[in-house]
Amino acid sequence: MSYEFAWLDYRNSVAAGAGDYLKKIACTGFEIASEADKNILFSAEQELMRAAKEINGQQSTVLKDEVTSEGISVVLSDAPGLKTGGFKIMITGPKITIEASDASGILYGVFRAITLIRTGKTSDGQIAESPASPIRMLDHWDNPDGSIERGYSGRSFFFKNDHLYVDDRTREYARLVASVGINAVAINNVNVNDIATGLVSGYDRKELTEIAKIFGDYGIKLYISLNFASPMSLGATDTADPLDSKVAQWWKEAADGLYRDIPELGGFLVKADSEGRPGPFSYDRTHADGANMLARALAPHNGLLIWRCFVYNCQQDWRDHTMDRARACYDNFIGLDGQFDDNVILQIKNGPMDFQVREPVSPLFGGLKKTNMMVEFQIAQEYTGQQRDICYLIPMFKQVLDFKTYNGDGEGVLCDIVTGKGSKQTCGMVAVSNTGDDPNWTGHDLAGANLYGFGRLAFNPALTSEEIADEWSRLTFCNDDTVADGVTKMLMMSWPTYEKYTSPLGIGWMISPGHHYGPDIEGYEFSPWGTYHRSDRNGLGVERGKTGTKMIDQYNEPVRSLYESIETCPDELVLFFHRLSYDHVLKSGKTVIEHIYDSHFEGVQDVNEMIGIWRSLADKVDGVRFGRVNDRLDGQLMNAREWRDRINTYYYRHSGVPDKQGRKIY
Ligand code: GCV
Repeated sequence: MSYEFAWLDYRNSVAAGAGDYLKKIACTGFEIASEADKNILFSAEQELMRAAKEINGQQSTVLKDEVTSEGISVVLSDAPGLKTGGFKIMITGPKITIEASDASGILYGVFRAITLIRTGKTSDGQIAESPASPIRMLDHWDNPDGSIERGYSGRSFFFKNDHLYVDDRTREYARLVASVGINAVAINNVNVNDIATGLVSGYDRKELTEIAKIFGDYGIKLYISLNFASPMSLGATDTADPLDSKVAQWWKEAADGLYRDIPELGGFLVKADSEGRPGPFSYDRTHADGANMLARALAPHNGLLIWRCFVYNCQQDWRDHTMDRARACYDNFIGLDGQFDDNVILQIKNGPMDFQVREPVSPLFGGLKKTNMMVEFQIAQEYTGQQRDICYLIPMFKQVLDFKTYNGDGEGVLCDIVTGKGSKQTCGMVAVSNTGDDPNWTGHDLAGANLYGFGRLAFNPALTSEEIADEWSRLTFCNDDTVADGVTKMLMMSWPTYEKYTSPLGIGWMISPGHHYGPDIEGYEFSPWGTYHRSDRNGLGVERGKTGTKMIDQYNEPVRSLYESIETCPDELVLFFHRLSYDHVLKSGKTVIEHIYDSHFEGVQDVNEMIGIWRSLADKVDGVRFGRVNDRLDGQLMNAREWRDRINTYYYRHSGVPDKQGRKIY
């Protein structure tokens, strides 16, 4: 399928006079680089040439080791004070100098400089930036048959017909995500099927090597998701017990073989003992036993083993009120703190449940003290509108990063843990990717802001959500204030809007089983998945405080007390932590039932407001993209109405409380 260039379409957005900078391009110091780095430097040069050609309509040549008084000068040298990937940009009149001490810093500096030029931010001055998160990763849940688990933008561009697939789009993808600083990508689903299991032992090795090479040209390390039981599934052993020497030896040989062909491989990503996947529990071993065995196979090659903490019992009995899925991640891992090897990183979902529109932060971040950690976000909008409804997730991610863990390490916010400001430097941020082979990469055009924003945020968490939205809009649509303001307004209201018309006050779920789009209030209520709201005529919610499952005790003080008391627990999370009656008065002054009615009516109004904003931009956005977004907004309005009417009716029927304002409830 054909593809567009998203925010890298240099023909779209060009500030007045931008092309002048690109008339002269000079590169200095590139010859000292290693072979691998030379490829990254080459990508940086190519990018400048491409910008020059698309913006000026004519080719530029790259001058080597020349000092120029105007244009762009790229210098690879020992720039002090920059971390790996860091860069400095100095702008003086007609000259822009980009300086870095490593190849990826040059590449990121070049992309940044092109953005500044395109958005007209070229007044004299200096910027110095180094990436905050050492690992800035995208996880693709792509399957060998080309389907994508929780994919909402077409099919995989990594796999087709049970094989890896490499074409121009592979390079365009690498370019796109490298432009926002992504430096690690896992290409296959964490639910690894039989075919993908073979990737570790030679299946499609040629294509795998090619993908790694293309990624390498853009400073990206390739990761493979693996099946914990691979040696068994491939018929080499009769066990996958991590303490069995035959198993460990099999993994060592598999890793040696992979690194022989792909020396730049990043490592492995593993989902074990989760939702039916095999894992160490089958052998009475711990997750540290499982992770360390694999990590030791990778260690001689400096590979990393990324181990997911999404481990819970999905065969729960809904009748049993003592079990609480929200406890599981912490309970399964807290006892293992300090037992993981140095090249193991635990990948922890941002919340204790599963990427809901509103969840508290996972208490595991505040619990672990001696373990490497990454935070896992999901920009594939599984529970947040599936790229049919707009939901700009960057404000949510920022709230998570700003959460005070009180774990006694670093300055205390979650962001410190994942940016190496605490005692552990092997860390990072990862997002489940929202891409597919749709021409615009993300299905909904505005979902591109989440892909762009995640990368920008992982590189520089100090950016505001508005800054990211404004920049993305200018690069993607056009460098126009009215469009940027309108799109930013829509994006900024989209998460609160989605929250208003879906499940209330942090309780989550209520989605259609299986595909997870649209409302089904009791869809998971009597299922084994552990996601209950227990609504009845008296109220709703799962009590997770001292009189309930005690999940709140997993937080450090003072967060624990804050959540334990209904008086201090923030309204937006109060039904996550507590069971309340419909007439309970929230801090907002409204009762629970009034909040449910009001927020659902408001949610639909907000969608209408977004539609109005978008339609006001009709003559400023190109017709194709205008029409695509317009169609999706019509669908979003229908979805919002459906949620509003089902939720309001359900709670009216349960509570018997009429709406004070007499609005239509069915
Ligand atoms: C890849 C949720 C999703 C699953 C996903 C899982 C995970 O349960 O619905 O599709 O599986 O999370 O994160 O492993």
